Amino acid sequence: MSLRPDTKTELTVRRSDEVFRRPDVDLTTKLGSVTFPNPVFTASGCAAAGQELDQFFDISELGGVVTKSIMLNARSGRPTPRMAETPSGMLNSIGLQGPGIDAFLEKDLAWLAQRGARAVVSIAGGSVDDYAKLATKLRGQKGLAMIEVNISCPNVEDRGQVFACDPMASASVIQAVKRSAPSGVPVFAKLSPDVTDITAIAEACVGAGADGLSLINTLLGMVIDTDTMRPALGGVTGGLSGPAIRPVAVRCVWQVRQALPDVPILGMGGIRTGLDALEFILAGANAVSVGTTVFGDPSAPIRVLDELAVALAERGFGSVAEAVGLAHRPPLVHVPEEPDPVGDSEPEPRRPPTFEEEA
Ligand code: RRO
Repeated sequence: MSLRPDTKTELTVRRSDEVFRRPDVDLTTKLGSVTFPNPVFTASGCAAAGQELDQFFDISELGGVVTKSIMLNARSGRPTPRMAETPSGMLNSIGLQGPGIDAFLEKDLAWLAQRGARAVVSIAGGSVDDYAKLATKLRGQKGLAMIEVNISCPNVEDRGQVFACDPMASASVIQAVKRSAPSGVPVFAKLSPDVTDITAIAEACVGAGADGLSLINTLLGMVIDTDTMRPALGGVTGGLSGPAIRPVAVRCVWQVRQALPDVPILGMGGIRTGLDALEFILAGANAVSVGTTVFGDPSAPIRVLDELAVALAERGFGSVAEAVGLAHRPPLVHVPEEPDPVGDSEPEPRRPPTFEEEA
């Protein structure tokens, strides 16, 4: 089987007739009070509640399945078209389409529990009270491993509803969810990159009781169709995802890890390979979500997990935990070399130090 962690562009397919043995690396990761078996999750909105992906691989093998954000009531979403391709990414304007929390619990969460998957339920509301009611509904639910509080959906009627653009509004939602949520279930706040200072929002959420942070939601974008000469999306604007946003997401993870070194982070934004996942982990993510790439490669999450394990082993890591935030270590001090007085010795080949040499 070809697992090519050194090739960023090549996609590999996990064939069912091949047995891939992951290297012996401890992949467990802790998000708040819960230890997950590995750090690769689906991303909210890209895999519904996991049923479709389960045709391609066993979704209970993932660290967790993050479900499409659910609201109190059924919702049909924004007008079509709801998707537009862009170079290196896509725009969506779904608008929180979904069956409502009761149908979700009965059908989707029950299926995930029966399948043995660890469900991370994403909740979204139009008011603080909606979020509190959603959190209350999650009490006593089997299969629930974590709650992701989506306060950053870009496809809402007005920006005032994007709670994650304002520290006080973010804190009010998180405080209400924490009061109502089942105890022992970590509550993560999902933040928007479309703010001046994401660390201020992160700090407000953590101050209000968030057990961790999901970074990042899509960026607000727009495409104009040059044939119709109108916006390509029915909803006019949409959320940009895919590889185009990866550097923005890595920057957000880095900044938040720097400001809040002890707060767990679930990182996402354009991850397609194990090396992409490793980049997030080195920036400070304790786990990652794989999203947009599943539309073209439905087995991507499990492939990313395999590739990540190989990438960690190749770099000498015994566990994921050792790699979390490692890119924050101080830069090496450059010691200028003494000039060779005789001038006849072979110059030493220059290469960056390995992880073991630095340790
Ligand atoms: O449903 C959506 O349109 C949507 C959501 Br809830 C979200 O959080 N992010 C996004 O890009 N789209």
